[in-house]
Amino acid sequence: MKARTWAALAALAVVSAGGIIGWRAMREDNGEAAVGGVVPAPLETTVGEGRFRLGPDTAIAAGPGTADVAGYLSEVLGDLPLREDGQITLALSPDPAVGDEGYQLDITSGGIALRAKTPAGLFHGVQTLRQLGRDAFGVRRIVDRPRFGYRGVMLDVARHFFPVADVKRVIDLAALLKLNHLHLHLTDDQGWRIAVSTWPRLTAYGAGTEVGDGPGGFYSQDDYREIVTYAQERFITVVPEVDLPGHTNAALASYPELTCDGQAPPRYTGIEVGFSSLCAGNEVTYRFLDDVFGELAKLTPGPYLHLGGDEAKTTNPHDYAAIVERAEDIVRAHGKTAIGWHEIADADLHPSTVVQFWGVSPDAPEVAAAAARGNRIVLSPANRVYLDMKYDPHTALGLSWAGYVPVPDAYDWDPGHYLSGVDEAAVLGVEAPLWTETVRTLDDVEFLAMPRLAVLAELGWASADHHDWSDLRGRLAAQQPLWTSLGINFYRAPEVPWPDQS
Ligand code: TNX
Repeated sequence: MKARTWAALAALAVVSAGGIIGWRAMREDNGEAAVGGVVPAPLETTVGEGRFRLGPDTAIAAGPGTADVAGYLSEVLGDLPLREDGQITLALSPDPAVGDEGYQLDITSGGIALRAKTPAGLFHGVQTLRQLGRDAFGVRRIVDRPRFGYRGVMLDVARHFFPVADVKRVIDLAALLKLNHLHLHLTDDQGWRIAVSTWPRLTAYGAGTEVGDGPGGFYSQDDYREIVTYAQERFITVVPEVDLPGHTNAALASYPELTCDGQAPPRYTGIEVGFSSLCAGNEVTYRFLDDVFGELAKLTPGPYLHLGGDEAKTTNPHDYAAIVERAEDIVRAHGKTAIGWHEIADADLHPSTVVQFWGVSPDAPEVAAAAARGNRIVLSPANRVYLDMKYDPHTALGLSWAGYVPVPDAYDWDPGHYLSGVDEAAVLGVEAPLWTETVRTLDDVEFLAMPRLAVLAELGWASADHHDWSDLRGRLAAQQPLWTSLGINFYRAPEVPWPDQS
């Protein structure tokens, strides 16, 4: 295998006689098409001449430790056989240049060699390969790694419930774009979506509603495990959220002892926010949170539990800080790292806690102060990455409180230099939330998410040097055949030159 690898590299050196050229140089030399239509943009691409074509005897050779990714690659390339002398080789090698999630991909006319330090890196390389072609792949070398370690998408399964199959589909979209976190907003005023064995009425009663008159629904713990496993197989970490102290009407309706006056409110199916609150002065509140986060911690292999913290408009500031601080302690006591929406920066946080910014202005002094105290920041500026904002006034779905977000605007910011007083080193990454007040079906989800989720992935993965809308629009357009073959209901953003509309 080693000999063949070196032969492949020699062939590549001949075709790119100018030596290893950088991505920019390559664009100048070869024009846009040479980029290969990969989103997010790889760090370095060197193109050569010729192609590798899949044929009747093409097979995959899986090196030690690569069997799972090889199986996945076989599936996405149309059931290629696995064979020791296969022309497509997968190998784990401790190459520090590509880090924990990067990979190196060498395509020559004789074969494809994909190597990475980790299976996650190989998996990301497979996503690049999927985007480069179906049965023919242009000769090139790609060396790639992400800019940020946290690249996420959030699905609100509380305002409208989405069954496990839909969540798996969102995981597949995320995987295609090299995202590595799926945040599930599991609880809100309109419904409680995760079974908690010690508080059964949360789902027996509190899950039976959603926005409008739909039936709601919830995940059993087995359903949740199935989602986690499916995500893990795609190197995606599930981040479960239990929103508190506001956004808790479904819990309060299910258990009157969680309210301050002992009166259970009716269940709620509207779309107002900020009217419900857990009761800071009740000890039972903390037993409840300990039980809920304890069960979630056991079900969740990833490091994070999200405790919400947004829009607690009826909780006074003292009570708010008290509940957030105790919830943070509870999460930590269960061995997890807390994340919360940026209002939690008003509380006295442990430096390990992650603060998720969802504002619309780069001036957020309380978030900058948290970053200065050591808290890492996940950026979800609503007027850039909220997938539930309408594209323009004609978009039938979505909201517009943060403005319209056409695709170029979603791209028009730099996560490393966005919040005043927050250095890139404090930025853990980016996440695009999809709130579902107006979103009922998987088609709705895909329409709002695509192509803006791809733009978010570009911001989270690609180097800041690659920031160039005129280039990204071409690479988004190049996704069309693949997205169409996958049946994705993407929005034909007018700013993107989709091939089927030119
Ligand atoms: C704000 S963003 C909310 C959600 C809504 C969303 C609608 C945030 C942390 N809270 O409760 O669903 O706006 O866009």
